[in-house]
Amino acid sequence: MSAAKHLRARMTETGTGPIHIMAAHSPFSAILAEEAGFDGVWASGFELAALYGLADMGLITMTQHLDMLRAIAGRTTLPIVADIDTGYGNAINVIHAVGEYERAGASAVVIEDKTFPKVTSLLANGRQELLRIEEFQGKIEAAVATKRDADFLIIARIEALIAGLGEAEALDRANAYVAAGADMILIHSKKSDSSEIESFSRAWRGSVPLVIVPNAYPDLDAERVTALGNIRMMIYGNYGIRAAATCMQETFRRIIADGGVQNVHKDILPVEEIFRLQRMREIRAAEDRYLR
Ligand code: SPV
Ligand code: MG
Repeated sequence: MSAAKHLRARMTETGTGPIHIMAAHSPFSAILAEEAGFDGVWASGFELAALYGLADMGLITMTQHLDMLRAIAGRTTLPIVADIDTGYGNAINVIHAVGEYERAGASAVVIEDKTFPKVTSLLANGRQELLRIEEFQGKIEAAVATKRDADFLIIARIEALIAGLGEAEALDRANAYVAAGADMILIHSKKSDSSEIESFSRAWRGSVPLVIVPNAYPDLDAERVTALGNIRMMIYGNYGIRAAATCMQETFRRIIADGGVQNVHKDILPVEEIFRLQRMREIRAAEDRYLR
């Protein structure tokens, strides 16, 4: 079964909890996500921007994001959900992007209804401008018409709550995007509790399931999500880069403070573990077999 088929099948399952998608900014983080037991990886715009030391404000190009996604696809069997921000422009840019991301190995794209260049959603008082509903419907219709694999998911991301426009606007947009052919609706919120998301979920009567990114409201766990009933995907949007940064920050500071690596070496993974993740054993076996 292809990764996209598997992902779509999981989306339509009933009676099981949501699927868990971990942010990946590199093939290495995708390998760790797969080993940990996640159902898929999120090719996160925020994480890749942070990896380059940049803000998540449309500064990373499609080529940079695609190159990383291809590298991730080469190192994991998990389905990849691609964060394509606003689709890099208008509906014509979306047509180009969907073709490229499908060829690169993604199983789904998420397109958000903001203007280009977007501003990262969680920023307090960030400039959040939304597209007209009709214009974004055109982008979703273009994406649906472009995809070649029937199982490839087109996920419409609604930023109305992020922009402070309220639930009624978010529901109007969600219905319009489903009418345009979206397979799922990602409803995003930057409120520090999950009240907006739970209220939207209870009000949602549409035919497609919901996706959430519980970055700002971490208390909403899978058990509570399962009870809500219509959220099928949880994306852990910036947890990879934050976890990596936590460890690097602490380790780097200790090395400077200690004047060497004599203490920290015991507290980080031994190089043999990195060898294992690099599949060194298989490479050594190939050496024994083929190098003459
Ligand atoms: C990302 O991970 O790039 C996202 C999620 O889009 S968030 O940063 O919370 O908007
Ligand atoms: Mg993003």
